[in-house]
Amino acid sequence: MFKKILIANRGEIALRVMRACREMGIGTVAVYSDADRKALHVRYADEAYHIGPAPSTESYLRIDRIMGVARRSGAEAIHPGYGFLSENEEFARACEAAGIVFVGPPAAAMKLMGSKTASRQAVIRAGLPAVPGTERDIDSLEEVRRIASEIDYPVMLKAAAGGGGKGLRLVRSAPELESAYRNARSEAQNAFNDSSVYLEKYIERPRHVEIQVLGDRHGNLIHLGERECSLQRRHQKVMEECPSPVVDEALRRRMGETAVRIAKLAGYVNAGTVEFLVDQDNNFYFLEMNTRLQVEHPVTEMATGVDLVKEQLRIAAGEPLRLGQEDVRLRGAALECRVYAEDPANNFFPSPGLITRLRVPSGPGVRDDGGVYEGWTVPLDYDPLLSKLVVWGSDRAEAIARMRRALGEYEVSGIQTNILFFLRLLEHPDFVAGRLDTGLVDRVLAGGWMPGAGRSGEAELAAMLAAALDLSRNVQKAAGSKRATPGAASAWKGSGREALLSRGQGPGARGWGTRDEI
Ligand code: MV4
Repeated sequence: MFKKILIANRGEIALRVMRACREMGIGTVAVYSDADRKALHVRYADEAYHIGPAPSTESYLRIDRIMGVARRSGAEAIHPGYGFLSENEEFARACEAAGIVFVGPPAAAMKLMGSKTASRQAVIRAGLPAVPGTERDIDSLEEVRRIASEIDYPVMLKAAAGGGGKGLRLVRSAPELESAYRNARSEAQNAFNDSSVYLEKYIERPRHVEIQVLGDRHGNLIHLGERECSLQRRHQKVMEECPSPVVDEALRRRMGETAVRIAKLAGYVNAGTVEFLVDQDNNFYFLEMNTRLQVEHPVTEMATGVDLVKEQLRIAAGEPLRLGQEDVRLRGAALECRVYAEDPANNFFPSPGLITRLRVPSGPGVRDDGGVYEGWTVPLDYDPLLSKLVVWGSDRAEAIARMRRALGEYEVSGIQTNILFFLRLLEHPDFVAGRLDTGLVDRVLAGGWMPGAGRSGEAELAAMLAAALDLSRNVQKAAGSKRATPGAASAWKGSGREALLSRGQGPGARGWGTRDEI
């Protein structure tokens, strides 16, 4: 096993990898930009090296600077985390050339899966289910007209070099096609410096379900079940869960086997994720493969008991997988909320600034993968993720109740967060019933979820926590459990109450009722 690893990332994922290293007795090397001089991952690492100014292009994306630190520090391997250089083929090759182990797949697998058309082509030719559509990009308007009429509307135009929803155009009828085609191409050119677009049949109200795979360097490749990722806002996942309420054991086995065959096609090694769309008839279609550890990996860890980062490190060190497919089973239910420094009342714009008070949730079945601390100033230079709040319950109802309870304990002052939004989502009847699809978040947002006019955010929060509490009771009853839902709407009655009272707002203004009355 390695003696020292460089973590080429920042924030919560850098800390997550460092925690696995520390448990394995592996030394950790952090890199940081000007903006991260006092960041938590720098404070946690055994060694830390400055790599440049705040802009990522001058620091976390600078392959030369990261390789320079790897050389200077004597790191034997580099873990890229997610984002930044984690799916950058040039970076993987630079590690190879420098004799440093890249904790991830071979560059060739990264290259194949980095092209949406090449990966689709490989999957289609292997006779595996991909969304009906073209295998390669479309060069002319005539061609796109012809193919669109063949696969029939609605269709979706997509950037071949794309990802994250850029260059997507839903086309419901022929008259819209020309402008959609031109716009998709120009958006793809601007976003990816590659105007290639391809065409797919549009899957109505799809669910977004992904399969975690793990492959070693000895040909062993297994899957670790699915993650439900349909709750997205502007193509950003907001809340994920494992298992998916829409997947039964038979579908799980079929999707898992398909994902393993796709990974084998790519000669995949290490942790990867195969994304599928699932239609209303539970048919599933390959969408794309992510050749990195995902943000939402903790829900798989909580439901399987597998530490995916440790498995990544063991695979990178050449060890054979200790787990066989028969050893993998999902137990209970896990939920993750991505807690962001953003202001839902201001269109979820980032809300950077000094965190004047921070108290994160804990207690039974709660894990907070955080990258910030009280006194830290959230910079504007990077994704403003504060932490991933993850819970595990014996079943989905308990996981929902536990997430509500944990969110009620989460206290952040000095910046805005999206915590209120999660509380609303967790009480939506479609969510509670597991009636999920990629449009649900937009429906919740359109449904005027924000604090009502004339009531302060705190009052709304207290009212919502109370409502959530009531719903928890109902959910518990529905689940047949005799347990009364413990706790009160505001978990930190002391500080919560003082805070509310001091501002003369919220229920506190009229005096807090007893637990039952809130
Ligand atoms: C689709 C789709 C329906 N039909 N493709 C592509 C990028 C990824 N983030 C989501 N993508 C989708 N591809 C076909 N053929 C639905 C999605 C999709 C989605 C599309 C538009 C708006 C929000 C969405 C959320 C999840 C999935």
